Amino acid sequence: MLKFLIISVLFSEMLGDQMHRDMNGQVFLFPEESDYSYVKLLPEKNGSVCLRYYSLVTRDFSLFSLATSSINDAFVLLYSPDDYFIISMGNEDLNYNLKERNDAEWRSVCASWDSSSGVVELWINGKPYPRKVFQKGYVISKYPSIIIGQEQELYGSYFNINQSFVGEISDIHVWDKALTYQNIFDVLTYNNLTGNVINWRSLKYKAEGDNSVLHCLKRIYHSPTCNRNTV
Ligand SMILES: *[C@@H]1O[C@H](CO)[C@@H](O)[C@H](O)[C@H]1NC(C)=O
Ligand SMILES: *[C@@H]1O[C@H](CO)[C@@H](O)[C@H](O)[C@H]1NC(C)=O
Ligand SMILES: *[C@H]1O[C@H](CO)[C@@H](O)[C@H](O)[C@H]1NC(C)=O
Repeated sequence: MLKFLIISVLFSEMLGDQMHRDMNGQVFLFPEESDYSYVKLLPEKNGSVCLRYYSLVTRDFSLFSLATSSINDAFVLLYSPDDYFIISMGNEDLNYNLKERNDAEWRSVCASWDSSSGVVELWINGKPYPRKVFQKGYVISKYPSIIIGQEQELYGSYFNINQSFVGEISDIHVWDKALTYQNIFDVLTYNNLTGNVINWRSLKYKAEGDNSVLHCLKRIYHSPTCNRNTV
C-alpha cells in the first residue's frame, strides 16, 4: 500500500512538470470526462497536423486545439456525432460529413492546409476526402497554444467537459507547411516523417489533470474460441 502511494505521488508530480521525450510507441490516455485534464504541447515553431486516436465516445470531442492570443479557434480538429469532422481555422468552421461507422478502432487523421491556395486535405485512415478551399491567405499568428484533450474557448483555457477527449491519442506531428502526397504516404505507411513544429519523437509537453503515458497496445489477431489451444 505504501509503495503504491509513493509511486502515485511521484507520478502526479511528474505530470505537472514540463517533459521532453521520445514518445515512439506511447499514447496519451485520457481515462474520463473532465474540464481539467489536458496535455499542452510546446512547439519549437506553426499548417498541417497528423495524429492517431482511439475512442468510444460518440459526442463531440476535441482532437487538437491550437489557439492564438487573438483567435481561440486558430486551428482546431473536432469530431462530432453522426460522423462529422470539423476543421476550424480563424474561428470559421469547415464541416466534413463522413457517414462511416465509428467502430472501436484506431483512426489516423491528417489535415493539411495550404495558406496561399486555401486548399484543405483531410485524410482519415488513409482515405482522402474531397478537397475544399478554405481561409485562403489566412495566417496563423505566432506563439500558438496547442492543447490535446480539451478544446480551448480562450487562449490556453476555458475548457468544456462536453468536448473533452476520452480515449488514447498518439503520433501527433505538426508542420508549418502543407503536406505533399509523398509526405502523407510516409506518415501513414512508414510513420517516419516527423513534424517540425510538434514532433512526437521529441515531444515537449506539460500534462495537467488525469492523464497518463502508456505503451501502445498492439492488436492480437486470433480466432475467438472456447478452446484456447486451437487456432
Ligand atoms: C454538458 O452536457 C450536459 C448534458 O447535455 C449539460 O447538462 C451541461 O450543461 C453541458 N455542460 C457544458 C459546460 O456545456
Ligand atoms: C520513410 O521510409 C520509406 C521506406 O523506407 C522511404 O522510402 C522514405 O524516403 C522515408 N521517408 C522519410 C521522410 O524518411
Ligand atoms: C507560422 O506561419 C506564419 C505564416 O507562414 C509565419 O508568419 C509565422 O512566423 C509562423 N509562426 C511560427 C511560430 O513559426
